Amino acid sequence: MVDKNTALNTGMQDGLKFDVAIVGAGISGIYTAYRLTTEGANTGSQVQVFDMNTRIAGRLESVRLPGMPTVQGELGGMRYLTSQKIVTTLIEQVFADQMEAVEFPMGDPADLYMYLRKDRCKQNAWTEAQSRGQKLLTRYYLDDDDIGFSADQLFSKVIYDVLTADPWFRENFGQHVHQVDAYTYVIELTLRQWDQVKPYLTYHFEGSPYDKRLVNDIGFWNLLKDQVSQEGYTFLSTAGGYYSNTINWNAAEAFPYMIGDFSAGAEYKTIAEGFDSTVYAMANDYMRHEGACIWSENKLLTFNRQHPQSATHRYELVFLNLRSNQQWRAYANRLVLAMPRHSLELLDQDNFFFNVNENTELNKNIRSVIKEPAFKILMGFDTPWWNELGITAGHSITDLPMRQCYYFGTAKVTDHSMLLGSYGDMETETFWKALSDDPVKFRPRATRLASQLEVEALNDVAASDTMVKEVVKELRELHGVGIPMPYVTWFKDWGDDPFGAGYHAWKAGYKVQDVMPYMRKPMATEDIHICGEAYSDQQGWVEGAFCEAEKMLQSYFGLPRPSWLPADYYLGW
Ligand code: LYS
Repeated sequence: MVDKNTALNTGMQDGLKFDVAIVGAGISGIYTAYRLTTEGANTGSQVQVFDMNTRIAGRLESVRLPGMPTVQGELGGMRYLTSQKIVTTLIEQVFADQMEAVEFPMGDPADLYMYLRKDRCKQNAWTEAQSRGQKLLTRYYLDDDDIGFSADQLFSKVIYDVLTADPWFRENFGQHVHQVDAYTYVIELTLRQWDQVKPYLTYHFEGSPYDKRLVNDIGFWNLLKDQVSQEGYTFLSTAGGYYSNTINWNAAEAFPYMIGDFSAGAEYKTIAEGFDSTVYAMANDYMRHEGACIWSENKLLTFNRQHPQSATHRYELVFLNLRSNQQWRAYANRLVLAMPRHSLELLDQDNFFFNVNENTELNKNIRSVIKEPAFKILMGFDTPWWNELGITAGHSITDLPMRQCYYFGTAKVTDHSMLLGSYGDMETETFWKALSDDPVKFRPRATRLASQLEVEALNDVAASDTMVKEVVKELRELHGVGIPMPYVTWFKDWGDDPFGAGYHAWKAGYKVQDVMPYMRKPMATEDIHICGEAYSDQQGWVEGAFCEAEKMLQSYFGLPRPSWLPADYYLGW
């Protein structure tokens, strides 16, 4: 089992000098520190990590609720795809002795609910109707030729139609797409092939406002509305579970995102001891090196080029030590900003690097991604009430502001159980924000397995009382049955500072194949690098963060490709 008590240094050392400063101790920052020391030739003292938080792992945060010590809860990232080879290999090979990869069960669509426009059905209702030769009617006024399609099927149909309408695509990649039957479209392009398609794919629909435009320059909402009407768009947006997936982001990027990488037979997995184990394992490995240090609760304010130590060190970093509220300075030659868009925007925007008048292009490219707010509410229940509905795992989906709930698990020795009561993004975040800001917290209660002391220890992170009542009300409506109150809750809004978003999405019109490498080294003359999930091509996945850090390490830190990574695995632009 991985040791999550990684030593953090909350102190400061004014005048500290070293080579590489990594700011941000999430996936990409800790991976960079791990690779530079364990596989590169750097000593720990030459590579220093900084983070303003009290803990590491960024947007991965695995927690346990009192009363169910064996059930893992995830407030942030919760799963990976086995087609994602860096994360998979690290977990299942490199650190296999420290963590156990387990299935992330998605349950049976025949048991799980879809509750849209006050209409409740099972998630297999569409395919069930199709097998009887019928079309499932919903409360959406769909175009005639879209009626009867499930959201997944309709997404594939739209993508198939747009791909095959482009003569260039048909000629070069036509053999990779097939219509199997009236509802089934198969699109089998690898991520490498998608990268050959995305910049050139053209929209060919005469009479459309978007005719002959690059799909890369069209918003996904714009495109979906054009294909399936605004009503069809609303169906796709709500039934898909994530509003973020159908916002008006880059349609070319959205295509492979919605299809998934079919070539590798992808399946969801997670880690028994919590998804954040990946970060702790790498951090502990880095910490074995002489002089290694993770400076937590230290907030980077700015960095300068002109300073007293410039003869030996290029950059002066100014930190605010949050415990003492004192500023201190450190000196480094290379700087890795392993942070998402909002965190970058919280740094001093007037220094030589961010200054918009000097560096217009960087400023523009930082804004090339949309910040997608997202939140999660974990709830502990005395019993898994969903078992009585025949549900064991997976998620139900609704257009109510709670959007999705995941049935996370039941403790082995007890019958307490955990529900990811609400997992919402985009506009739903503002619905909950007004409630989460309410100072009256939900009052947890002791159970036969969790003491009052234990449940009250979570008071700081508990959801507000009205919020819990609202979630339970929506859970009742979604499931159509009475549901007991939870005994404990844990709320996390990733839209809060410093993250500013749960995940990110490329804007339409940006040349993603240029911006991605640009961010890894925005200025030819400066050894400053930006990496992480935000500017990756697998946004909302840890693999995106890994791939950007890995390409940065190979291009600018002279590291060879890791020996443990399959030689043919494609890292993207
Ligand atoms: N990877 C995330 C999940 O599995 C979804 C991110 C959606 C981003 N638009 O829940």
